[in-house]
This record gives sequence, structure tokens and C-alpha cells, in this order.
Amino acid sequence: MNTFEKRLQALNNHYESLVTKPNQPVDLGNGIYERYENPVLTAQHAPITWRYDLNPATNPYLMERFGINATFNAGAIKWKDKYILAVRVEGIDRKSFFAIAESPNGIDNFRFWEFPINMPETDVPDGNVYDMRLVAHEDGWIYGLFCTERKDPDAKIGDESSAVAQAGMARTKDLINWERLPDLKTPSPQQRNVVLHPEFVNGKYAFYTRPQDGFIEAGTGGGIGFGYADTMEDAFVEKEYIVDEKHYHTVYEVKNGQGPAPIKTSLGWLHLAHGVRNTAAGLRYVLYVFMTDLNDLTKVIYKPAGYFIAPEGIERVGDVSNVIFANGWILDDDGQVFIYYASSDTRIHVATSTLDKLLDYVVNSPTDGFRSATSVENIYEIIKKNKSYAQSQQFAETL
Ligand code: M1P
Repeated sequence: MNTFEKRLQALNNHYESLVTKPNQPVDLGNGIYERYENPVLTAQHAPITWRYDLNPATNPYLMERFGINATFNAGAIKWKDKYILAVRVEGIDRKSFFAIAESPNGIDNFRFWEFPINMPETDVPDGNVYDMRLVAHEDGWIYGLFCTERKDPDAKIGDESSAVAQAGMARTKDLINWERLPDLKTPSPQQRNVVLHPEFVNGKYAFYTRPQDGFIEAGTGGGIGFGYADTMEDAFVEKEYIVDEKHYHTVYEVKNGQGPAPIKTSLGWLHLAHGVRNTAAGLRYVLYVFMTDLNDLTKVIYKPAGYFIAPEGIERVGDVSNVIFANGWILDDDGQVFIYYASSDTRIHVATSTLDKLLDYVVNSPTDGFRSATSVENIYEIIKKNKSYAQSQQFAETL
């Protein structure tokens, strides 16, 4: 075996052991969901055939020709019995694109399909595309809504950072061939985290939006918005109703955004969202959960205080540290829920729970009273209930 062949064998062995590594739940957890030992996808999961020219004549040193920097923020769907992620893959050139990865069980053995998604463009080419939400709509299409970012045409000379973010939209029947639709039009100068509601609402398509003034700053915008459009072929949301606002001294004081499309339950629509607060160390992104009314989709009926998932351990470190972001979850027929969350814009993890547990969490967790005193009251409530339960048990023993 020559040097090229030896290196190729080593690369293949390393790759196979990485993608087939079993994943196990870790420690006690909080009873609401379980975290897992390993991320489900990392940059190293990108296929060798994407990264290397495997011809010894044209790549005698078997060098990486196209480096992958990160895999994160994935849309998710159960499709043909497979757990499918539409992954934000970021090259070392900083451009993101989408690629489908599938797993037989949702917690390990994720493998990318042979080719990344070849997403068609509109007349205005995308500078960067990311964070796809996959939705199987009741109209029969699978939609992918994502952020399309382009250089701000009004940026001052020399400003090579300012950008405009809008909601790109595409649809597919096979997750391979995509029909690009015009970008969503809304009253807001910028949009990110736009998500399609899976059902028609009064015969219209419905969208979760995130109006914002600037590329980073929500400004006078912010909050999770909601609006309707007559068609997907030229979708225009005329008015955005704010469903869930930013709020002072919470985990979503700077901005927030809808995660994946909400899950319909007997009690209401279950939402997963991200909230952002400011700290001396920069922005901190966490996930939170809330529920909206089955009949009035703009009405929040349950909302536990604080975060649902925050970065822990190695999750806290990455390209954009202290970030947890999720735009994909899957509800299985048996009630298992797979939450795909990315840490620090670098890698993807799974947390598992059940619909029953998530409903218990969203209904029975204390709400935010927005003051330290109300948080103490919430603890007092729990302690008092525990004392009265303990007394009732002692009483029962004396009978
Ligand atoms: O870097 C953290 C996240 O920042 C953005 O989220 P938001 O739109 O709420 O500011 C997105 O670019 C997201 O991809 C990224 O993970």
C-alpha cells in the first residue's frame, strides 16, 4: 500500500467509526428530556467525497480540497421511516448551504446523502442561506423556509458587513428536487426565523415571523410574529401580529424567534423557540417552550419561566459561543419527541422526551412573575406543597 492509499484507508476508517458510533443518554437529567453523550452531527460527518479529490493523479497528497467548518441549525422531519435533518453546513469559506442527513433511529448513525441540496435561486442571488425549517404542509408539499442573506445595497462605501435578511422559500416532494418560490414579503425591513404553520388557517397559509429593524438588532421589531398569506407562489403577509414578545430581564429580552413549526396537541400548539439575552460576555442564546391556543393561534396559554435548554459543558464553546439554537424536532407516532439543537453554531445534538412529559412541563412549570420576589414565591409554593404532601403521608401511616 502506498502513502496515498494508507492515508485514504485511515480517513475512511476514522469516518466510519465516527458515523457509526452509538449514542447513549447521559446522567440523571432534569426529568423533562434526556441529553446524549455525543453530538449527532459535526463538521467531520461531512462525507469524504465532498472534501477530498480522491484521484491520486490530481491530489497526490490527498489534501482536503473543500473544508467544512460546521454543521448546525437543522430542520427535521420523519420521512419514509427515517429521521431526516436538513442541515446548515458551513464551509471554511463561511458560506452555508443545506444538506440532508438521515438516521434509522434519530439518535446516532446519521449519514449525509450523496450530494448537498442544489437550491435554486431567485432573480436576486442569495449571498448566504441558512436555518431551514422543514414543514409537511396539509397542501401536500414539503416546504423549506430559510434565511436568505444579501449584502445591504444601502451599505456605506467600505461597509462590507451590513446585510439584509429575508425569508427564502422552496418546496419539494422528494427532498432532492426543490422548487424555489419568491421570498416572503412582509412589512418588516428584515426577517429571520420565519416558519410555516403546518395547517391552513381559515383557508390561508400562516407564518411565524420575526420582524426586526436591523440585521443583528431587533430594534423596535422583535417578538415572534404571526401573519397570513393567500398563496405560497407570491406570499405576502400584510400584517404581523405579535404572539410572544421580548421582555425585560428574561432569557428573551434582546430577541427571540420561533424554532421549528409547532406541534399540535390536545391542549394547544406546542412551540419551541429561542431567546437571546445580553451579558458582559456577549449574547446568550437558549431555548424555551410555550403553548398557543388551538383556536386562537396568537394567544399564548402556557409559558414556563426561563429556559428549556441552555448550553452546558462543551456546548458552550464554538464559533459563536454560548448559543443553543433549534429549528427542528420530530414527534414520533409513539409519542417520542426528538429535539435537534445546535450548540455554539458548531455541531448538532439530540435531546429526547415524550409528548406527555412536554405537556406536563409546559402546563405545570411556574410562569415568570418578572421579579425576584415572584420567583421566591414560586419556590415557596413548591415547598408548601411538599410539606403538605409529607404531612398527608405521615397521617396515612398512622391510620
Ligand atoms: O449566532 C447565533 C444565531 O444567530 C442568529 O439568530 P437570530 O436570528 O435570532 O439572531 C442566526 O443567524 C442563527 O443562525 C445563529 O445560530
